[in-house]
Amino acid sequence: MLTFPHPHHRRSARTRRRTGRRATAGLLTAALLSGGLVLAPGAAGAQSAARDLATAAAAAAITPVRVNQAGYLPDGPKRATVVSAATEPLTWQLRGASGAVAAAGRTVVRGADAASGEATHLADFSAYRGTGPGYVLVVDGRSSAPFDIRADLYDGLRSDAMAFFYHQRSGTPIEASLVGPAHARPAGHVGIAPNQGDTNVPCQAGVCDYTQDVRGGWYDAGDHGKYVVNGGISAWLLVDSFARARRAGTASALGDSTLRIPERGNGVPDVLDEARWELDFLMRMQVPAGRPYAGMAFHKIHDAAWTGLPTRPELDSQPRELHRPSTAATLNLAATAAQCARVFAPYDSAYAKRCLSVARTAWTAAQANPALYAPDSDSTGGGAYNDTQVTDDFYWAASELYAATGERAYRDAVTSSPWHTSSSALTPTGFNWADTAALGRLTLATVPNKLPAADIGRVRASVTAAADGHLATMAGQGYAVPIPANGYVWGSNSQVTNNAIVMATAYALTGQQRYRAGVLETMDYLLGRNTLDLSYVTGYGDTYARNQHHRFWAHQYDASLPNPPAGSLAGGPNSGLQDPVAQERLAGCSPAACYIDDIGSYSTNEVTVNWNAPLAWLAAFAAERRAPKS
Ligand code: 9MR
Ligand code: 9MR
Repeated sequence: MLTFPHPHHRRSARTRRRTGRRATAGLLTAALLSGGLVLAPGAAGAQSAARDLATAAAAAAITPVRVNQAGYLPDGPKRATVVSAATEPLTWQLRGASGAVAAAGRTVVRGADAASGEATHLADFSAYRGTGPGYVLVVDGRSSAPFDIRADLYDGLRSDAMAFFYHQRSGTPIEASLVGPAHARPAGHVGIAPNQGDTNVPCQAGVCDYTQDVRGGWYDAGDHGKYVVNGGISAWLLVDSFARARRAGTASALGDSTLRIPERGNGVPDVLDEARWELDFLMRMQVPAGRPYAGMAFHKIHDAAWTGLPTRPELDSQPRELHRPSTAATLNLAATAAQCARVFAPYDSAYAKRCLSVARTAWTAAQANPALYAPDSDSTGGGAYNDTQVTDDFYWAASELYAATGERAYRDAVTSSPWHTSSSALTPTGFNWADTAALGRLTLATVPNKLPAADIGRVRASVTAAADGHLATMAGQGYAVPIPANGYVWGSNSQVTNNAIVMATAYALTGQQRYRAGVLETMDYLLGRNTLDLSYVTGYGDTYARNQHHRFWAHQYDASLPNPPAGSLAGGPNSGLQDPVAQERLAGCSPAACYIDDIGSYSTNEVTVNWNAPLAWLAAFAAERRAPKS
């Protein structure tokens, strides 16, 4: 029986009401002063002067005691970062909901932190084993945001982060019975006016002379584009999340009727149902037999011109166009379709066979056209997703085809690829939609295959070595973030989460607790233990991102529209300041502070499928109960 709203949504509403700690203005402006920056008056008019006052008020209210505002697991690490210039340790106190001191200790002076520009101390209360709501950490007379300590901490996020994908579905109504009235909407892009797609979509001029049915899939992000290279890594991560859990014996938590999606109750694990919605779309993007470039995948389909915010999907009146095929998109299709063949086989063998056939065709087509690159200039009406380095995508696709078939030709493509041994496959800054060699490595490290034992050992060692590198990066920072200070790029939160996936995979390979601790401390960063004292996940934590760049969840621009649903991850700090709002409001920011919860800041505050996918992966991992350490 399905009831709405589920407990988590009630909880976040309550959390919001309780938040008297700081005005919501802090969400918009926390970034500015937390690094000690002073606003230059510049072109400030009355409006921006008022904003500066709000900024000052908000910044004054930010606590220097930064915690995971959602909370901590009883058996996990429990660490906080304290901003202080004191050169001697400070006393910390953990206080329960009643105000009584539950534990106390001394901080460790950590000093200057490059990413935040702050001087920090570390408070470690991991030894505390009590549970309950409403804890605060008090240091030097300042209290942290309130937080819980409980074993079921990540259960809500496991389903909410996964539900993001249903919300983003194109080509189907988003049902109020599943998401509640505020987030429900009619189907977008099913060939009903004013939509001009996606059932019968022509190519851009000169690319093809026919139309293709490319309905379905997920909208990429705050825009309504559908991009094969980004859909590929996202679908892969969802399927991998399920495959990982199955290997760990914990897949029932991702099984049938665990998500609020239309397919619940069909006998197939819901996470696979969700991934299939995208896989079906990706396969529709394949150029049909008998056409030029048959077997390749069109790079993307999106609006001919950028629409404004807000624009509801079903009201988008722009012409939709297919953009020319690319090698990268074709290899994304090959990789994800091969993974589909492997993982869906026990649930739907006919579908698995179809996936494999698509994957083989795509692989062959990519081999015949190994250097067809999507141009970086193609960013009118949609993102470019350009990528001229595709040998990593060849490696990823070969690894998946080998894992699915065991065939010699694919094995040879794996072992002859420079990415099979290159240390660049797993880097300190992390993999992403453009750099996919790591995905091949992760598959070869975890999925039984017939590579020589020594080779598999080497592949696995490369994963644990990368994970140890991430742990070292974290240990060297004030906030235990698994990316270096120069790694705060567009979508930095996905670099962070992807590195945590490498650590979680190392945990699966070795059972070493330090890797799980690294994953959980990464969650701490995302959920409030950061220089902005802000959770990047909507609905989680005392103060959280809620104005992400989105054409439907555009409440900031139109009060009749909703905020993002709980479980939506903001892109995160981007020191490149690549949008006008970030440029105006964040100039001079320290890398980890280059973020603003404003709907206009698409380069720091958008949502996308490739950022929520690793969050969902990690939430499922973190939600699993572990036997207590002996
Ligand atoms: O809304 C678009 C967002 O999804 C993209 O990430 C971003 C960069 O490609 O572009 C956004 O669209 C803006 C466009 O680039 C410039 N005109 C204003 C658009 C909406 O803010
Ligand atoms: O995630 C993409 C990031 O790596 C690029 O630097 C950026 C600019 O090209 O584009 C990002 O992707 C956006 C895409 O182009 C359009 N949809 C929204 C994506 C996230 O902002």
